[in-house]
Amino acid sequence: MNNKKTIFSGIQPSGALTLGSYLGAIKNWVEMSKNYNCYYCIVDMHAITVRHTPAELRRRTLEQLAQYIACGLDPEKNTIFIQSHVSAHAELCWVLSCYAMFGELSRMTQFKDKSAKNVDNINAGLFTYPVLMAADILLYNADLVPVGSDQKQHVELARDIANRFNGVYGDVFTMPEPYIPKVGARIMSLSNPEKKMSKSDEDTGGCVYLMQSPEEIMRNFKRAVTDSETSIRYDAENKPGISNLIQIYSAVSGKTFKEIEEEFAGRGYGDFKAAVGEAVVEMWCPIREEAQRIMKDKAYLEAVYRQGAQRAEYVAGKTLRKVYKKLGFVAR
Ligand code: AQP
Repeated sequence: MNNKKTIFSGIQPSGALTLGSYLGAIKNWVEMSKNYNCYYCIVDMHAITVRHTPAELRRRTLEQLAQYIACGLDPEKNTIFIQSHVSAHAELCWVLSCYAMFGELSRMTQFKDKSAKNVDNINAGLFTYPVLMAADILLYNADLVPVGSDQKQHVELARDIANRFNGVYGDVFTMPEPYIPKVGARIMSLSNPEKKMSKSDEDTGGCVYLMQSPEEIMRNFKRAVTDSETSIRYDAENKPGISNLIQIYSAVSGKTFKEIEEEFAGRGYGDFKAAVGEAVVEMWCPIREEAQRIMKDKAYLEAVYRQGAQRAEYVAGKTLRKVYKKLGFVAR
């Protein structure tokens, strides 16, 4: 074992990966994989809290795996796996649900948002989603959890649950910290910059997807909602559309907001939208081609997820056995 700190993070295959998934999560995962022990998961069990099509879930799970690898996550150096392949996630989730409070789960913003969107299917899984996420994180003794700002509340809840459990049984769980990128933590929809860019959004014009063609990406950027002014400056409150584009351009190019404002001083919104679109296309072109190539190699993908599950299971199993022992369950 090395002295590196551990990271856990996951994305649910509830839709095609977007610029939000990439800038809020995957781009940082790639950076962090150089210095940490990383567990990167495809959290398929989280994806069934809303009604889904089984064949699509299966296809998306494998596509997401290919995309993780194409984005630069090396399956030899990182543990990349599918959540439902490691049964400890569901088992620890049950234990932790006995240490999670109804009141705190009711306060989760994502639960409120998702139940408002799915009024005819407010199931218990939607409510206990953050408990499963706590199990995901705590099974691997993660020190850091790289997430977009929308998931910060869930990581904080995982800490509260871990703290409560440790308070009764001693130091069982490592206390995880959220790691939120400075730029790209909350990418907004291009068609409604008041709303987060989400892969399950029905308004696909507001999203930019990793696997879209350059033409489609450019079209969505060109249609991005802005404002009636003409100046390109960052002001999230009064100019959410332009500020979102500045944030995207900054995350992609590494330039500061000030540098971007200077670069585009006196130029029109049309020019700026095209420049942001081109930067995204350029960043993603090689990734898209590589993902398409990997997707065709089913045997390779199978070998990757099998190896990932085996490695993950080893660590998760150890944590689960410790938890069961502390709880007083008779060992098998
Ligand atoms: N728009 C975003 N900006 C920044 N980060 C984002 N993330 C998602 N959208 C944005 C980050 O990506 C990771 C994976 O998220 P997830 O798929 O597990 O859940 P989510 O946050 O619910 O993502 P979506 O796209 O909104 O999915 P649906 O539509 O299914 O609910 C997380 O780290 C998240 O912060």
